[in-house]
Amino acid sequence: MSEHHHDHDHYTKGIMFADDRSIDPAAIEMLHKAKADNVETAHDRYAAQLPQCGFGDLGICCRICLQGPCRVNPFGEPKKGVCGADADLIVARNLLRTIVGGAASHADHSYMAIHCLKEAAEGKADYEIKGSDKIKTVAAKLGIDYEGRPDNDVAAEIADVALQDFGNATDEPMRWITATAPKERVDKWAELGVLPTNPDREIRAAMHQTSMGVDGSPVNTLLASLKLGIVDGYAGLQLGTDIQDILFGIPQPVKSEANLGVLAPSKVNIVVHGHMPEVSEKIVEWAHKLEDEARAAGADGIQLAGICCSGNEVLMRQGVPMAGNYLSQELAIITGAVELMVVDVQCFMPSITKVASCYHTKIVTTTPIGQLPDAEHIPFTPDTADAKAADIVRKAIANYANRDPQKVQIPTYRSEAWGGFSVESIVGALSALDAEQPLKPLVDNIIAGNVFGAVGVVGCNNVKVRQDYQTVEMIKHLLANNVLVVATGCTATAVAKYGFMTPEGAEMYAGDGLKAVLKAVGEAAGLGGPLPPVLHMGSCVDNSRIGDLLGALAGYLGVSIKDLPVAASAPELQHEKAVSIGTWAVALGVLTHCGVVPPVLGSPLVTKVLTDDLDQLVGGKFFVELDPIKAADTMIEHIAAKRKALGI
Ligand code: NFS
Ligand code: SF4
Repeated sequence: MSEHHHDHDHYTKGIMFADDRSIDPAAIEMLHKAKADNVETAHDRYAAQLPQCGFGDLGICCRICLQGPCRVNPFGEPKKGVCGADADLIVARNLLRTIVGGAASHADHSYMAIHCLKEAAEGKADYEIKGSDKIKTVAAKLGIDYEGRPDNDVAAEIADVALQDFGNATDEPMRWITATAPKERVDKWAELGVLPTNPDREIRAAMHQTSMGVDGSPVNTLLASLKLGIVDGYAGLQLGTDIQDILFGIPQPVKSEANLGVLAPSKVNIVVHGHMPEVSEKIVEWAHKLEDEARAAGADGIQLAGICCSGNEVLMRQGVPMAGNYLSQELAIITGAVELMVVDVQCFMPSITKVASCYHTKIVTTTPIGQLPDAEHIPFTPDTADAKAADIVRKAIANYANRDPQKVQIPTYRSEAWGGFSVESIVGALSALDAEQPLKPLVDNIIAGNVFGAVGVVGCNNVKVRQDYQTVEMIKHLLANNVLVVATGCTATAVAKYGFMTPEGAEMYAGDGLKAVLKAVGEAAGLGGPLPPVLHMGSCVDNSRIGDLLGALAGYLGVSIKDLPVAASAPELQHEKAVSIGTWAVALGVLTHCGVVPPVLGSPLVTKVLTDDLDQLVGGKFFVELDPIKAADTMIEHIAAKRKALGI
């Protein structure tokens, strides 16, 4: 890890110190530059929000109807809103609406990908279908005949099945769920009455259920939360990943880099930010095609870099380096070296145009629902993607001349980082050890205790906690205890910045048992060194890859996912999506850690259901722990208990 700065500059309003906001030296350097350049960041705006509202923090304010806002006093009166809703109901309704927000974001993301696939399959889009292998596996799981048929025909039929899920007017469950989830889980969800039918209908019903004067039962509302978490898992994550792999190919191990130092001093820097590979893949393609134009404009070429999940998508498939995670989005612009940042949907702060106005950076928005008042809007459609992407890249090139060298300061920090660990590529690496039963070497090592267990660490940065700190400390402790870690989203970028995603990371961080396994697999698979101790499995929709891996392991062992020696964690969660993904993980039967307290503590009932009762229902539950070492220890104890129950 690179060393930190030690000049504790007074930062904002006497309470914020730049050095306390992040453990990332590049971020700290840019927070100091922000101050010098008089640029406001999320950290300043957070300081201006303090103290944040205690009612909101506990989840006990309601403004669902116009008789409100109502709030419940945890220490006295009133105990009910105007309509009679108490803290339990208010908290449960707010939680369900949060999860609906997450599920809707992911389902809409998938829906856009399905449309793109459909048009591509019909030859009406600027995309050629690259994931021939994935077409076969997805067709097989959906029961679609693919032998001897052209890829495009099968892909069109897959897109139709996906669209039928969104148009399902029957009470039959979503086909994508029954085709993907282990039967034991599907049966369990059916028994609990939480098996989703049509994602759009479930989202509508949940909004209805939480409106004024409908569901007065907090427990029933919580069950709907579980259902909407499952909607996210399959209509969002699984569908999104399956379709994106068909369109853009299944990721394979690839070497890349992470942190702001990937920005190039004398190239045209283009940052892709948001979530949709339909946009970022096209920008990458056209950046390669237009390199000569960048040289003609006096630059040494074009440097691409990613922020958030758009970045993760093109890192996984194209090896494009990451500039940073969520809290580094403003900081990338503050380098003064970004010609253009292109965004699509989700996780881009409305502030980026304001930050950009202090430099020469151009911000481009690309979707009808994701616009910014001072950005240039260049709407992407599947049939105009080439023209739009070329236009955007040319705008970046033209903007290179406007860069003010006086304002440029690119931190030098960057780390090598390997990505591309799809389930297919992990199984591929393992089959170098056992071609017949690729999961056998992994399972044998779990049984032998060399790999004690596995934890999926996922999710965001959150301005309430020091950037990357909880994530890195927790993961270090897990690895030292021989727990294999897989990561996605902004967590993946967090650890990528500190060398956890390199072969050397195995030497540095893994316990002896884990290290030996990583070496054996890495060498057998011809990676020229150990597997990284933290496997980058992709963007947040790629959390479905973790679900697939858990399903495969459970299937191999003949047990339920809830019996596996595994856990999940979102140490720095921020977005509604993180809450809905976590709920899906719990529905799968996984113990799930939150490193930031969700707004539920105002209801003892809701808190108890989430952190206790759910375990009896589905075999998974949430726990909240702000101390990274204690969080890791809780997961290690949980893994030990699961091992014991399995008799290993
Ligand atoms: Ni996930 Fe990706 Fe990052 Fe959080 Fe936002 S980018 S979908 S929500 S902040 S991990
Ligand atoms: Fe108040 Fe009930 Fe209306 Fe909520 S739904 S704002 S608690 S009256």
